[in-house]
Amino acid sequence: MSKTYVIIPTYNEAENIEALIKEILGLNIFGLTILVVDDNSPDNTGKIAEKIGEEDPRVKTIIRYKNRGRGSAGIEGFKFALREGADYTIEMDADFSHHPRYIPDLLKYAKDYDVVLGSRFVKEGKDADRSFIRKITTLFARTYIRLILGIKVKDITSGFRCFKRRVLEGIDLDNMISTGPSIVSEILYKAKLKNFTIYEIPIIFEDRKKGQTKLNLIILLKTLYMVFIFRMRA
Ligand SMILES: Nc1nc2c(ncn2[C@@H]2O[C@H](COP(=O)(O)OP(=O)(O)OP(=O)(O)O)[C@@H](O)[C@H]2O)c(=O)[nH]1
Ligand SMILES: [Mg+2]
Repeated sequence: MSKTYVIIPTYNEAENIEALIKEILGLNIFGLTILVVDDNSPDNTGKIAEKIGEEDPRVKTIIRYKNRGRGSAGIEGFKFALREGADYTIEMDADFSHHPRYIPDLLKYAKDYDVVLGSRFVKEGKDADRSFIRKITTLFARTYIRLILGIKVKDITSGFRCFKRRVLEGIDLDNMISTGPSIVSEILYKAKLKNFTIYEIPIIFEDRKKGQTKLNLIILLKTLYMVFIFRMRA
């Protein structure tokens, strides 16, 4: 039986986390564990996940008290999954922009490819109901990142991915430069340098319905800067 870990980094997702966990468990995927990595959210997201885990051993939670960040939270989750023997590790956002209905497809293609990502920009994928300004930001960020890194992946900033174990073992998780959202592109870049195969499956990305975004102009600019830095250091 293969083991699958679904890593969900969270910060203030109390309005989403329970419904999301239920939906993922409802897929009834054999050997699946959910790991919530929460940065001690003031709205008690971590506590909610812990409580669900008390009733259901398929749900695990790490609450981190220092070093807040989307990037480092994901890395901590990956390392946990590797220690627990995960064959496949999926990472996704908590706000339903990455809908659980795509998880079976990610796993299906992960048999043939090392990295499979949920993509808005392949045929039948879509960036649905997002504001014009948000779409322009994504277009700019994605063009810039693809240019700097020289990678042809269409949805280079997608945080909805499935990794084969050997990818996470092969990209030196202890030496990531990004602590924030640029981690998504840094991991992909490292995977590409190691010649791991990457495949994009279409997803319809819907804007978050509940909770607040953590993205702001400063985080965005820092993300673009970090991409430049890790490209230079590679
Ligand atoms: N552990 C942890 N998770 C975070 C942190 N910042 C964001 N996240 C989580 O990372 C995921 C993506 O964050 P979002 O705020 O949705 O960012 P986004 O998808 O770029 O922006 P919107 O969807 O427009 O809100 C969500 O599950 C967040 O809860 C953080 O500092 N620590
Ligand atoms: Mg989001």
